[in-house]
Amino acid sequence: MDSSEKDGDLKQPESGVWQPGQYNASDLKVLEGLEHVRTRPGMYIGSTNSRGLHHLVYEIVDNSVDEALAGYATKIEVEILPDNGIRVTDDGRGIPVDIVPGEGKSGVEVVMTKLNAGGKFGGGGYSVSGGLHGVGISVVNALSTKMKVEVERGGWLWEQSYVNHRPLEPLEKIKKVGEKETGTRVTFYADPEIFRETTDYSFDIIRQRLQQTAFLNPGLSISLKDERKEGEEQEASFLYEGGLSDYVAYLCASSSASPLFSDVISLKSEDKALGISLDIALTWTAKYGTVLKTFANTIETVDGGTHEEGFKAAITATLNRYAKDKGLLKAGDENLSGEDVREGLVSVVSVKLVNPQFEGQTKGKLGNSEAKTFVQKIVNDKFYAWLDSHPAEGKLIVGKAQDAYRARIAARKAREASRKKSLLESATTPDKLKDCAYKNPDLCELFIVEGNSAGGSAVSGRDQKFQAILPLRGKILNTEKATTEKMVKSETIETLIASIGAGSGASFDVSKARYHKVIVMADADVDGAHIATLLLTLFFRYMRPLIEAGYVYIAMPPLYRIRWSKGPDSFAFSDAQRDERISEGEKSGRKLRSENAIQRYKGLGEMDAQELWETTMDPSTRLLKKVCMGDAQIADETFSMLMGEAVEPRREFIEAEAKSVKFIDA
Ligand code: 0RA
Repeated sequence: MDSSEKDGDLKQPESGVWQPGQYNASDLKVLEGLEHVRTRPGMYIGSTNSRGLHHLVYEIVDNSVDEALAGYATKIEVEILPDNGIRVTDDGRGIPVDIVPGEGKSGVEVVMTKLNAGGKFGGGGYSVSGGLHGVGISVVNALSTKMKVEVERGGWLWEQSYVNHRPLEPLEKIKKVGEKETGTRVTFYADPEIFRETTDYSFDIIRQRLQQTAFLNPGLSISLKDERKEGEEQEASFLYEGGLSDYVAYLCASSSASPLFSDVISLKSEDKALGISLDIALTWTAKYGTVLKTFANTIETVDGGTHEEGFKAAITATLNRYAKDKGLLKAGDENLSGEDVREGLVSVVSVKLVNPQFEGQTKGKLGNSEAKTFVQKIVNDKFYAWLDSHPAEGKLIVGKAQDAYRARIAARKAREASRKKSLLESATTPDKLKDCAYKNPDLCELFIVEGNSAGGSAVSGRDQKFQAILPLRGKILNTEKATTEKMVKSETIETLIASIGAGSGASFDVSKARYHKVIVMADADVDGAHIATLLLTLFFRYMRPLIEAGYVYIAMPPLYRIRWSKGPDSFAFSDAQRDERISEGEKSGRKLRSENAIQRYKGLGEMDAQELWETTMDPSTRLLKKVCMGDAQIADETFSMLMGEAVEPRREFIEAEAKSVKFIDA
């Protein structure tokens, strides 16, 4: 069509007001349909903001694209008119002008007023069209104040104007044109009552979309003209013979990513029986990111879907297979992961299928399972064949993925090395664990300390390089009848499990233990015995390999401090030892201090940081008892007895053990 005429102004209706009497029952139904579009525009165009506004343009353009897909249109012109109208012109067959049987009106009027009129014309050319786009022109009409359709077809120019969605007159024969001149021109004005936010089109948004359309329809010429500002007209035009390969080259160039090789790989296939066709273009660049655009029936699937899944799986599998076949990947090597393979990948995947299933909130995800298997099969076959015939490129692609692989392994190692640090910062150990500086578990010790004051002394008294402190509240013990299961779920025990870092129960992995000495530091009184019993029970039931490996210890704080008049103090861990130390010292000529010579420790909380270090934590002076399985077994039985239903044995135990604690006999 000749696009030089620019009569954006449409005739106003003669009567001015709509006269209900002028319409028959079928007209009323049509108006009801259009009215529904106006009350629920979101259902038809997604939204009524700027996005929805631009959607109107795409609706019209996509009809012309369908005409191009059918093999008739070769050129589409889009104009943003000075009065904010949109005009779309194509050189297709033209919308049918004849009266549609059973409708009593022209094809043009049917297309303009009936929702889902596309199907009425049945033609094979419209078999591949996307979800929203079939709805088309009538939706735009419903959401416009005025509209005009011009059709060249059968040697005549036809025309019909609409105001407020209703035709002013039947389709009108305007003038004779050449027999071979065919096409459709649609002009519309978006209704500001619907698009309350804005009716201002963005040249850039439309340009971008038209460019994408041009990439997806090789050989189709699309132009855009913005005539809104006199003297500042903008224009753009697109014609890509190379289709998706041109798209990939453009995506590389626009992200200034240099391809690893000059070819863009193109994989195409069609299965008529399945009703599916596939077009893929891809390359690899020196960059690290991935660009992957996917389309179904020329509609961008921003959330991917089955075609994308099939593509990713097949690219990864094929490259691994190729690398192995060519000896680029040695037998012992780990497979290249999907992420390794996609580093630097720039690709566009476009499928067309008869019955597209668009899923998700925004319908941006393809759901057809046959798309996955089809894409997978084609990529497996054709990508491999391409690699096979392009060994130099194949080597570059595998090399790039191997670089990514090595970077990934290095990153993982670095992460593992800093694991202790990140644990400190993590939410599972809310600043309770005071970790040590060293990372090597062979050198590291974890002191589980009962009571807050003892915990404080332990933190200040420790050697921070290799000693970590986890203070535990005595409170957890007071939970009578608590099951171990409950305790494992308690925050305190969770902290303990997280601190050791090797999990618990069936998934416990002793090789992940962050300390090879886990030291229970409890008072030598009934509460201390109680907490030690509980902890050993937990280790026995939930981290048994930790005990089997010999990583669990009990700290033995001395009961007595013996102060001499000269020289270093002595410590005794029992009454008998106290007496022995004193007589030994006196035999060798030492003298007890006159004041406070023998101090009895009542609890760890009594010791200051310095004392705690000297007596219980300093590896050169302390006494540790390694817990063996027998100890833990006893603890477990003791625990069951303590926490069980039977009250009597528990009371007896507490009374009997108030002064001595059996299982920590040195
Ligand atoms: C219905 C049937 C046919 C073509 C069209 C609609 C058609 C619609 C639009 C909208 C914009 N441009 C268009 N071009 C064509 C098929 C007509 C035939 O069989 O000849």
